[in-house]
Amino acid sequence: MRSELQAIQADFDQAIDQIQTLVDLDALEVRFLGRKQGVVTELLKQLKTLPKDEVGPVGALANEVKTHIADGLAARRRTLDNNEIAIDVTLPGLARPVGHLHLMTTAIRQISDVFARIGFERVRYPEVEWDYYAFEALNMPADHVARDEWETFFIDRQPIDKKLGQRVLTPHTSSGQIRKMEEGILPIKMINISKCYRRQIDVSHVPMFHQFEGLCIDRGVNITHLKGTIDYFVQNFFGPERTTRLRPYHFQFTEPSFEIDINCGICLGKGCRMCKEGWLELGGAGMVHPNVLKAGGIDASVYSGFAFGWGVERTYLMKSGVNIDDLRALYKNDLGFLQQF
Ligand code: FA5
Repeated sequence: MRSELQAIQADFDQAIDQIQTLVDLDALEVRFLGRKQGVVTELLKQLKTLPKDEVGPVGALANEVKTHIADGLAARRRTLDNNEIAIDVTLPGLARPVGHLHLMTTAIRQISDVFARIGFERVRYPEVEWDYYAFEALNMPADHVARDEWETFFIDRQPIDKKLGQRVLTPHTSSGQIRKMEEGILPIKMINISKCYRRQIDVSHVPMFHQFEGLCIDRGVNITHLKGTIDYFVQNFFGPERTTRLRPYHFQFTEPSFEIDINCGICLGKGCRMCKEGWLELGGAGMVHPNVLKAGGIDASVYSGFAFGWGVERTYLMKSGVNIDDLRALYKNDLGFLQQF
């Protein structure tokens, strides 16, 4: 036991020289003198197993070692205390890395804010959606060719419900139109902003993107209300000098249907090198088809409405002037890219 005590002391002398912080010093104290499993404490417990005449001298040696260790710890603590107090508290602190909102979160907030000012209520509906809400109730029967344009992700191979069909990842926010109508509260003024999914990936398409969909249904709603709402949005979102034009188009769930163009921010519609013709495409819109109103339980002879649905990514990139030539960059989680904004 004598030699063990000497080894412990040698061990301690070596360890104490390496200690540079108070935290490490505390750990060393626990290791040697800790009341539960400190090496000295453990050894002292064995004293009683020694022959009687050995207990006295070995006990004395053990106490010496213990005192030596305690003194060593105390001396080191004094040096470290002094060093730590010597820290200059007037030096500037270390800056913590601070994150910021993703570009698309900012875009969604700005879009909701503009529409909130003219009474559009922000809503969200399921992203795992029934075929019925995504297509069928939007006037696109099962084999309709128009469905092909949506390049859908299917959850079920076959329909699993007679009315609702199979589940899909919603390919557009228009699925929220019928869900909103089914709530049975009129008039409707909603802005549905949500993730959408399509089997597409290239420089201008990502498989997960966002759309914002406006729907307004009341008595006497006509195309001038659509135009007024859209102009209010573009003037507040892009700038007071911006305006829109409606270009005839086709969607199965609106009649008539339009593509909405916005005048170019550089030439304001005259035509320039950037835009060629003076106008840039924003997205689709139209007057809600009577069949859609009917599917939503609304009397089309009394009520009418307009709807529009645009991509958040493309709309925001047009505003910010951020020159991103590949939409996929938004979702690569590349901090070097995201931190620029
Ligand atoms: C629609 O999805 C219609 N539901 C829009 C609509 C709503 C029309 C209400 C009439 C009334 P479209 O498939 O064109 O339409 O998509 C609308 C916008 O979503 C596009 O202009 C584009 O900005 C965006 N978008 C579509 N697919 C992708 C994609 N894969 N990646 C990024 N943005 C996309």
